Amino acid sequence: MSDSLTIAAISTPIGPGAIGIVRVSGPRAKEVAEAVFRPAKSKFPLKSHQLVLGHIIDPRTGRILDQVLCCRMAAPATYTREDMIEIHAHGGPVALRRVLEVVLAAGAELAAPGEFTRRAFMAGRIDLSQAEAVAELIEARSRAEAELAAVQLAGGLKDRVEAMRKTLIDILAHIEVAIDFPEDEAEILDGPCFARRVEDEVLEPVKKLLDDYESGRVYREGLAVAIVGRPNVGKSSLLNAILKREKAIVAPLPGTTRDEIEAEALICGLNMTLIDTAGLASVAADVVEAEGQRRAAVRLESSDLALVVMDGSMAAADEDRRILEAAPKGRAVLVRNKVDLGPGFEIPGDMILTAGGAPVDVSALTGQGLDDLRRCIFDAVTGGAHRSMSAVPELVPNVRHRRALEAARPDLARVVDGFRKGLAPELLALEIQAALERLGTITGRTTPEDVLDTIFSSFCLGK
Ligand SMILES: Nc1nc2c(ncn2[C@@H]2O[C@H](COP(=O)(O)OP(=O)(O)O)[C@@H](O)[C@H]2O)c(=O)[nH]1
Ligand SMILES: [Mg+2]
Repeated sequence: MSDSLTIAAISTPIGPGAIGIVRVSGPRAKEVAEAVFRPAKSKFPLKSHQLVLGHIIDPRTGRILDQVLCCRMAAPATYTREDMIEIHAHGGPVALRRVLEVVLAAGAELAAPGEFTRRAFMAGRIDLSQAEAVAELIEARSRAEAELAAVQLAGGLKDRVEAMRKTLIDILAHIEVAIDFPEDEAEILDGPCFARRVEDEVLEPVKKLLDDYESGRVYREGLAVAIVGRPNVGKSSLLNAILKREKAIVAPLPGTTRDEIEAEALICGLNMTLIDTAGLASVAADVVEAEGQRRAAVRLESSDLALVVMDGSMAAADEDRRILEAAPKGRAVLVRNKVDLGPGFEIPGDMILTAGGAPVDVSALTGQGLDDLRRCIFDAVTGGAHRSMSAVPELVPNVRHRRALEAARPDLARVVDGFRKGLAPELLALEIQAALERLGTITGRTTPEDVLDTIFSSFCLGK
């Protein structure tokens, strides 16, 4: 990527909308604006950071393409720290594309996905964790995800990681002095004191972030909830009832659901993927049903939570018990469906024990008990830890950050240990440098180019 190129893209979603924005960034931004924009009253050069009314024209024909508001933003007070232009046009997809075309003809190049944000990162305006937060905020499916992304965008994670790095760099400086003045080493390097500093200021915050990852993971990653059970117990009906729409086909015949059916749902503010599966039975009618059952069994094991559905109008069968036992330990909720048909059969005590709790009584038909079920799902995936969304950790690292934190942890433990045991300063320095390197991948200081490519290429165009 050459920074001397001026890039342009449509930065709003493609589709009819009141407003659509074409964004331009780079050294030729001003020139591009002067080529395609005709202000109604103002004169060039346009004042920085002000919206100006006018028309976009095709300079080759003089034809008017749209009436727009144009904003010139002079470097460095911009997103990318380069000169930028925003053209606020009408949001029709064809109209916007025509605006983009004349902008490109005037000397801009089409931006790659995420290129504006990548330039903001390269210019040091945001760090890598903030760049990731831009994508996460845009793609947030729940309020919790949006909140976490907003904190990260504001520099929450960056500040913590930078504070850790600062401590390590400071200690490294002391070590270097000790290496230069070996006769004063004992005085410069107070081992126990530095060990405590690394523990309190780096290792503890790393552990805290890893804990928050574990407990907060459910708020940022979609969880897979499998709906399993014997044929005809009402799994598909339950999926539809939770979604409040007819997603899966429901029929009185067993073996109706053969393929897995997935749907996204917000349950108590958490984003989840519900997976309706083929009924599990000891015999399958044909090869398709058999394959459906094989997949259901795999799902049962790999899901974050299994809703084991039983038909409350019948006594529990051995098959119900086998399905429950196949569910991951501590990650199953027993659901007794069809309670509208009567008080329901008792669930045997050993099954309640296996499930780790009493069944939730519901009726997919009438909607009875569904709120209890939602609450139960929420409690099960959060381990009952967060009674309310206000208890969500303020900051939750993503998988990439977690990997870096995990990797830094043994280095840091060795530094602490080394200070206590009076390890040679040269060796301590090596360990600290390794930890700095790993922590630096979170903020992007030491992130390899190919990882950066992967992160930014997952952005949408115009971001
Ligand atoms: N009375 C009653 N019938 C239900 C309930 N849930 C499902 N059914 C019926 O049970 C049959 C099987 O339902 P379905 O959702 O296809 O079961 P699946 O095979 O487990 O997916 C259908 O005839 C549904 O109408 C319920 O809560 N109450
Ligand atoms: Mg079904």
